[in-house]
Amino acid sequence: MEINLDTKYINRCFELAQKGLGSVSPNPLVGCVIERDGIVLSEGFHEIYGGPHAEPNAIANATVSLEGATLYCNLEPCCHTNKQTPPCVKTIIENKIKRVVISNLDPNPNVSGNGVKILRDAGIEVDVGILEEVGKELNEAFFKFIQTNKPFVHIKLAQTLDGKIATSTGDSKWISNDSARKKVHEWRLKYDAVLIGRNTLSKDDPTLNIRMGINSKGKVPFRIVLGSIDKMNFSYKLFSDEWSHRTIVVTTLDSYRLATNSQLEQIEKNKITIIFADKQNGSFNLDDILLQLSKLKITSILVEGGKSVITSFINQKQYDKISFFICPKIIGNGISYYENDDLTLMKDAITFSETRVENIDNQVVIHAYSNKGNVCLQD
Ligand code: AOF
Ligand code: ZN
Repeated sequence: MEINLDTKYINRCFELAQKGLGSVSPNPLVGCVIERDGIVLSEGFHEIYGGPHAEPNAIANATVSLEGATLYCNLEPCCHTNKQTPPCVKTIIENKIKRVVISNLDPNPNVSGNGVKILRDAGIEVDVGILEEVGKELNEAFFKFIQTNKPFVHIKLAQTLDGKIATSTGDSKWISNDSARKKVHEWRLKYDAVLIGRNTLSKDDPTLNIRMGINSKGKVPFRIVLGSIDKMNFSYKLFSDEWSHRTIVVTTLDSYRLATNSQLEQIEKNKITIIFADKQNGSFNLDDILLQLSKLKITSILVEGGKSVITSFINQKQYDKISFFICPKIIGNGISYYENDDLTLMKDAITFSETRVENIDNQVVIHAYSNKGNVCLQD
């Protein structure tokens, strides 16, 4: 009985936590429910980066004394003081909460088990690990970023049943249907940045903002383009629309030196950020790029590029998750998303773990995690 109630209220914490999507990064998504004798006394969630955490919000929303109540929270309450908000454990203890139930320990090295210890030392019963895997997936970007200081990388691709992302002429509009594309717009709310290469930029002239009926909450993700800046046309939307200050170009110093005065003026006028990176064997050094992006507080990236970008991320093992949208169409000759002439033996195949299959309006979606060791897990 107790376990079922714990699961129910932790699930509610996950629901509440997601109300912070698009507003709390680089902080985690956290929800909180306070209950006593089967009655929910109050709820809250972490609403905005720099604002109060989920637990003080839930405590502030209560209209009765919380003495003897149980506090549910999907993340371990924080205990550190070298930060923007006061430690949640103090508020919990002051409000005479009797029991605390959490899903995940906070991998933030300033917390990582100390929050639980302080609560237990104060005589509060603490249960950890309810729906732990669900909690880990909800905050997978935060967990990876706080542990490695590198953004979580999620590649999405739409392919035909015969494994192609475009016809032989490069036509790709559309392989997936509206429902699948809407899912990607939902993800753009969740991710700090969306990344493409120069080919996609010139072929699609995309906006990479959040549309298709999704409430963007005014957010436009950082829009990252990899490629030679001197070969980029600055009339593209990413460089000229009202969010051009959210556009980041990753290029080589050599290419920047070849840029024309008019290109440089556009960069300055439209407040476009430039990041310099080296190329090895024709591919950007992604490890270095991810580190540079982390300094801009980009904790998560949705890769929406084509063959050359996807191939680089796979070959350099710089991705955490790939979502393959498999669409019920066959087009014969066409463009694949991955090419590797050196991979000749099955034993060298790129493999994945923790695959999950979903059906989105007749599109089969396989979500698969990189097999390099699951970086998004906190243990
Ligand atoms: C909680 N509840 O709702 C959240 C927590 O800079 P601050 O004060 O916002 O602290 C950020 C850190 O607090 C963040 O890195 C993570 O470890 C924790 N987030 N903790 O008890 C919450 N959002
Ligand atoms: Zn806190």
